[in-house]
Amino acid sequence: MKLEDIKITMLGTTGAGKTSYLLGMYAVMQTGIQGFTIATNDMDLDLELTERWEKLISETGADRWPTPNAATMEYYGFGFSYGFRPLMGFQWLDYRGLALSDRSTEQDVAELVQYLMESKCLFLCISGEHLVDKITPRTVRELKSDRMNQFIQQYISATKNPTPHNPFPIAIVITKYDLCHHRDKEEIIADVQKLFQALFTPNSGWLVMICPVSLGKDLCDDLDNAKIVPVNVHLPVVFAAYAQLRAYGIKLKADRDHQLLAIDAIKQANPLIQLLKNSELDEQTIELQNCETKITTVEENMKLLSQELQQVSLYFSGSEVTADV
Ligand SMILES: Nc1nc2c(ncn2[C@@H]2O[C@H](COP(=O)(O)OP(=O)(O)O)[C@@H](O)[C@H]2O)c(=O)[nH]1
Ligand SMILES: [Mg+2]
Repeated sequence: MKLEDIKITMLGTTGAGKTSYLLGMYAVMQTGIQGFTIATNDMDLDLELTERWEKLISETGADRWPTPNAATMEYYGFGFSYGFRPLMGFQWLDYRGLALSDRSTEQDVAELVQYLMESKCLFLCISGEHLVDKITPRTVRELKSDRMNQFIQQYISATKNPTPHNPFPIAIVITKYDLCHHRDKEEIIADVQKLFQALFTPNSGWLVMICPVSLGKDLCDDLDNAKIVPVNVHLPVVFAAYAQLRAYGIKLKADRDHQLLAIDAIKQANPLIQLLKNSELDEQTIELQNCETKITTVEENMKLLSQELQQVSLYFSGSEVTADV
C-alpha cells in the first residue's frame, strides 16, 4: 500500500526555528519511531542535512546553528516508510518566512500561495520565545499569527473547503518550547487557541494538533553550549502521516459501502439478471476483499501512529479528541 505523495508547508516568521526543527526531525526519524522512518533518495540532500545536524550537536558557540536560509524557498523531498516499506512521500517547503512580514515581495507571496494551495497539511510554527508570558496584542505582531490566519482563510479554507467529512490537518508547532517551559502547559495551550480561534470552531473540519517541540530542554539557559537532545520533533510528521491515513481510511470505507450496495443490488435481482451479472458479482467481490485488506492495513498503521499521538493535544472541529483508529 502506498499513498499519494503530499506537500507540507511550514509557515513561521524568520528565526522561529523552522530549519533547526527540520534538521532535528530528520535526524530523529532516520532511526525512526515505532518502525516508521523518514529518508530521502537524494544523497546530496541526505549529506547536507546530516552534516548540518552533526555540526549542531557536536559544536559549541553560536556557529553551531544553521545559517539563515539563503533562498526564499527550499524544497525537500522525503519518504515516510513503515518497516522500510514506503508508505507516502512528503514534499517539504522550508520557507524563509518573509511572506509573513511587511517586506514580502509579490513574487515571494505568489510562490508561497501556490504551494499552500497544493498542500495537504500545514505546520504553523510559533516560537516559545513569544509565549514566555501571557499573550498580549504584541504577541500577535511578533508571531505574525494574524498574517497566518489570513493565509489559512484565503488559501486553505477557500480551496480545500474543509468539513467534518473532509478534514484538513494543521499542526501548530511551538518551537523552542524550552523557553516557555516554566509556564503551565494548559495556559500556553489556551493562549495558542486564542491566537488561532477560527481553527477551534465547531463543525469547521479543522483537525488541529498543538505540539511543543524543542532541540534541548537546557537551551533556554545556554543557547550556544547546552546539549542538544530533541524533544517531540517526530510528532508533527507522525501527525501528518496519521491525518493522511485517516483521510484515506475514510475514502476506503466509502468505497466499501458503495461496493456492498452494488453486490446487494445484484443479489436482490431476479435469477436471470443474477445469471447475467455473475461475472460482475465476482469482480465486485474481489474488489470488496481488496478494499477490506487495505482498510485493515490502514487501521494497523493508524493504531501504531496514534500511540505516539496520545501525549499531544488534538482537536477536531473545535473539540478535544484522542487519536484513535
Ligand atoms: N532555545 C532554543 N532556541 C532555538 C531552538 N531551535 C532553534 N533555536 C534558535 O533559533 C534560531 C533560529 O533558528 P532557525 O532554525 O534558523 O529559524 P528559521 O528562520 O525559522 O529557519 C537558531 O539560530 C537558534 O539560535 C530550540 O529548540 N530552543
Ligand atoms: Mg530557516
